[in-house]
Amino acid sequence: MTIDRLDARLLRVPLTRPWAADVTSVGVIATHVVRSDGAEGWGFSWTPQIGAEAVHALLQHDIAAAAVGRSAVPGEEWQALWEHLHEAGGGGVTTIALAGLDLALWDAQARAASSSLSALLGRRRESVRAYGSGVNLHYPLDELVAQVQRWVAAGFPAVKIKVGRPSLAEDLDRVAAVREVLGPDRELMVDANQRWDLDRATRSIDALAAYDLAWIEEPLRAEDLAGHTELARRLQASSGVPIALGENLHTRHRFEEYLRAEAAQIVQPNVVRVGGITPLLRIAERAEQHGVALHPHLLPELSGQLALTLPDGIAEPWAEVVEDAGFAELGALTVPSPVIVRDGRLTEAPHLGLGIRFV
Ligand code: SMN
Ligand code: MG
Repeated sequence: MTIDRLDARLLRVPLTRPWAADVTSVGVIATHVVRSDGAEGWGFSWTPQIGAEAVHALLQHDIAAAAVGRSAVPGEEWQALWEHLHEAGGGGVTTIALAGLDLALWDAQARAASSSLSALLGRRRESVRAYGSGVNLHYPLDELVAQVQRWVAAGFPAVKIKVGRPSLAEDLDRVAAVREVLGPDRELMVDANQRWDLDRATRSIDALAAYDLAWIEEPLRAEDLAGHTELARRLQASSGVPIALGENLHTRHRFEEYLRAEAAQIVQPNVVRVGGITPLLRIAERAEQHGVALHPHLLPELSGQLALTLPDGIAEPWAEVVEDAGFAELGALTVPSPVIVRDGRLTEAPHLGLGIRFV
């Protein structure tokens, strides 16, 4: 059974709540495969701001040309195709593009078996906890507080906000105001989106830790393994706030480096950026072996389904639900969302395959 055809089309999905002045839409590259046995699968790739056209071109040209005629069994040709693309980069647009094929092949496999993706992979839990998240560094304090109040009213047991304002005093004011809304029992995560250097991160986290942080996400540039290793050492000797990262690591090799160095206590692979479901499952195996938590980054319509299948030995995953950013909420799907988020938990709605079809 081989791949007969691969098609990709590019769409821009407008955001109802912009992520920054210049991030008002996200790029989706919808993919479609046809197998030699006639089965079809639909997947996608995704990149909010940078590279959607490049990803589309890689899929239409290099990946389609190399994939047609190869095995359509999900995962079987992943490594060979990654090696084929490698001269354009071991990770980044190449892995983001490869996800478009990988997801479509998993969709076809599950559909051909009249199964959902999670049933095909082996569902380990019926629901996972979900947290409210927002790309809100640019929100004035009153809007940030109102957003957190909406998450509390919706029943989320945890929320994540952005930090990394120009001054630490501003970050402290914002985190204090959010903790006030949350009370002592809900969890609070903060995300610096790689904005700090080592000393700024150390000072900021030591001060912000007074508000009881469940994790600090991406304190430094994702490339800076040595910096994270040192920061983790410092935090473990002071506040104990765990470091979470991974949305900007693109290969299992990079995750391996962070795991071995104990530079992150929580890993957050993005299923698209690492190249699809195939590599995400391998990263999850390694996280389990290292005793590190794995909370898949974003894309809850797919990440949430995968979270239901993650190994038992791993801490209960969190699904990340960014306000007004779900593909179904944005009107980008022709089908209802394959997942349901209610009272701070994510479950699946009945569907075949990935259950994701773009307009
Ligand atoms: C994030 C990254 C990319 C798009 C939206 C949000 C953010 C998060 O870093 O972790 O939610
Ligand atoms: Mg983040």
